[in-house]
Amino acid sequence: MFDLQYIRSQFPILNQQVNGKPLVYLDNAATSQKPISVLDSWQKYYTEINANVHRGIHTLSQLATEEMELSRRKIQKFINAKNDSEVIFTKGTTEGINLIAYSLTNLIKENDEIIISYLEHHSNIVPWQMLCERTGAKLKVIPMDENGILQLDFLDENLSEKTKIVSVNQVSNALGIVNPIEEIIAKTRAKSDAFIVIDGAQSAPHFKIDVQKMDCDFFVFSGHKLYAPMGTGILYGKEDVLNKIQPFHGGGEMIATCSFEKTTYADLPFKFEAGTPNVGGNIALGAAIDFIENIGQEQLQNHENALLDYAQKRLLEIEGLKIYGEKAHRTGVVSFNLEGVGISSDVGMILDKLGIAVRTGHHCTQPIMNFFDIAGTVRASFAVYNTFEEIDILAEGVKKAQRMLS
Ligand code: C6P
Repeated sequence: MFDLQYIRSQFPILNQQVNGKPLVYLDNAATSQKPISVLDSWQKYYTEINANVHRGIHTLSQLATEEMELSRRKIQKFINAKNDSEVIFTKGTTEGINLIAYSLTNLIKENDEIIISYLEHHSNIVPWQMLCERTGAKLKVIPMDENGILQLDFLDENLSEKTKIVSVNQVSNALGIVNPIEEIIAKTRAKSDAFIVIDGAQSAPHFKIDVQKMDCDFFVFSGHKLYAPMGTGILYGKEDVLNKIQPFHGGGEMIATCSFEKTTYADLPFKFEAGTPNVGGNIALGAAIDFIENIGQEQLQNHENALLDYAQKRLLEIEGLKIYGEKAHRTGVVSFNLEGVGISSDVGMILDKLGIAVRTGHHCTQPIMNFFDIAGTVRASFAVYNTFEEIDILAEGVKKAQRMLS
């Protein structure tokens, strides 16, 4: 049974007043709060087994290694990777995409093409621009319409043997739009040998991921948006692809042999994990996966979808409120502006006074804001612990902001 009160009781941070009002935390796309089980797991590591991994013969080092490798296997299962060696710990989505872009450098040459979409976060734009600068490759962008729906005809016209990378997000952080990645992947596979990269920062926290079924080459996400500590993240890569590409960072742990003349690299996944990892965080990421699986992904998704539907209904009752991407298939996010209120942060500041945490501004997606000719939006984003009452409080808060600002 889905027990929302019990779930909320697992998040002590929610039980507080902000500016004299009960906290209504609706900034989950930026980062989610952490349940007691995750906090306990992190604390247990530092109070009982803190040691460096894969290095020591001593007991604590072995325990720390076992716990971190157990977490890797949980993540393997969570995303249905074929092997745990395909699961690489990173510090987040940004690092994951930069790792891929750097590691692919010597497979890309002048006039090759890299395709991304209009709906990308800066993290899935800038690393590819940098790769283009290094290699002379060209960046192409799948356009979108005024509902935020990607225009896939573009792929029919632009995919070719020149296309070397296609990198898109599964869910847009700015608008919550769920992109048709199955169709994008099928079209790409039919017309090119491009590497397919999926930015799962906003999808992994909300629905079941199956990287084998998806048939992507890479899938990246951040732990901190998925109830785990900051500074954690995952890069999944197909084994044969990971074996083909260069490591991003050089250093300890990633070598098989090292001499001044020549270094050979360790096997997967360690080839991509130079230096001391965030052991406590990586172990706690495993606890976050347990937390999600104990609730059940279907229950979690049903609740979040119901919240989104209710939020859309309540907000659209407000005259002069526009939701971006309203007509698209969305999850977890509602992004809006009030007519006559040019600065989204003014709304955000009033909501904050009412204890309501939302994000305002461009959400690290300036091209989307430019498309709509706006400086930013107010974005409310949901997690499994949010309630319908919180959405009522949001709607009343937005009405108050409208009265004050117009
Ligand atoms: N979006 C948001 O408020 P990092 O910062 O590395 O954990 O994730 C980057 C990133 C990449 N792709 C998408 C789709 C994202 O949403 C994010 C992070 C946050 O929307 C912080 S800007």
